[in-house]
Amino acid sequence: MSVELLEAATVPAYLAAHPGLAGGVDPATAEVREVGDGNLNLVFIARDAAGASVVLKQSLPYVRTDHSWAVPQDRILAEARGYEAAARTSPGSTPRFFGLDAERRLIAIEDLSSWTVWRTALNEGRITPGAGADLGRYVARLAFGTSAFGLPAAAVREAAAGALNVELCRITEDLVFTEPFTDHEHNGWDDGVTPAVLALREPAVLAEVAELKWRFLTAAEGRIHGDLHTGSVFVAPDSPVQEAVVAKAFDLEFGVYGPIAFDLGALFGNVLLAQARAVALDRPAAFQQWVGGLVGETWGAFETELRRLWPQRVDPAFTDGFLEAWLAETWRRAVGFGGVKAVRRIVGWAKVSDVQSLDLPAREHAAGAALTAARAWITERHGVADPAALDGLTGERIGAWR
Ligand code: SR1
Ligand code: MG
Repeated sequence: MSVELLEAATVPAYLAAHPGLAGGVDPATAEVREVGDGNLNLVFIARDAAGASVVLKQSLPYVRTDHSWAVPQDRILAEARGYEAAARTSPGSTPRFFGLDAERRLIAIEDLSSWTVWRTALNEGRITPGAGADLGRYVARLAFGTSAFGLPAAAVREAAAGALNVELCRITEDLVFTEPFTDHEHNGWDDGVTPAVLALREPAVLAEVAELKWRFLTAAEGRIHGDLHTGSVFVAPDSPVQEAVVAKAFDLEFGVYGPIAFDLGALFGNVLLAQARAVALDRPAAFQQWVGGLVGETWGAFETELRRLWPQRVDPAFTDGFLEAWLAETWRRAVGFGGVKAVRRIVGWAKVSDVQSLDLPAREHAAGAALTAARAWITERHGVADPAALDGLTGERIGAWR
């Protein structure tokens, strides 16, 4: 059953009736805009005469562009749990969470509209120093603090059971791991990249994609963001005052207990898209070099933070030797997840502006280069020891696309 949806005109009255969700905004003078541009939600920004503002995000019962595609509104509960977990484990890594209205399927969060969605900044060729490192630390802290590294096993099992997000996971299972690798009506691409798309349907690729899907379905290691692409990240405005945190994750509705490598892979795969765009547009060398280093920056911060937290683990059964093996396996899985995440954004439903906003022939160049590199990430990841090796492989495959 769907719930009553807000409209810009009804938000002030809603805030007046729910002062705990108003984030300090005076409803009497609030002006409201609906700014949702994603696939699944209404997003309102309410700003009062004194300049205080708040974001209300309400789940739609359907996909914004296809009302026949129903999506349960209770995903907002997963998002609320995600914000609570982030606030506990990695304060400052997400917008502040003011609260949940479970009945109306909405949350109230800090307004970061003075920040920029990272995908937009990347598309514009803007360097945002430290963004990858902030996100690597966020993933590490969330992973440690919600898994059996940081919590007793019973608490982990209870949290995992309470974090089921079946329908949103189904979207990921279909749109990320299945549809782009087969014939499906959701798919589409420019003619020139057909060879690269068909190369993704070879048995060696499908076997690796199956292994990655199996991990997504079965590895409930810790709470994950679940959709940590560059469109789910805000970066701080350029300013002389250095922000303590320059990148914050939002849009946590795909949150679930899953493989920790999945969030890293989402970042890696979307960095690959930004890199392919930068190459196709022949962006300045400094930008290309910085984007090319983002996987290493993200992984490096993740690994360093996890090692920093390791002495605080609650169960001594997890030895130092186990940590080394787990990190190595997590790296290889993240590379594989990165490959499938890049592929889905080019071949499948929910394409992204990194590639789509380009005109031909640059669009084919970026798509073909990214797909070729993504295929290598998926099939060759077991032999890719570290970010430097991945960077070499990526450069080689991107350069090979003509
Ligand atoms: C039907 S939802 C499509 C996509 O939008 C979100 O950003 C997720 O990535 C999802 O796969
Ligand atoms: Mg989203």
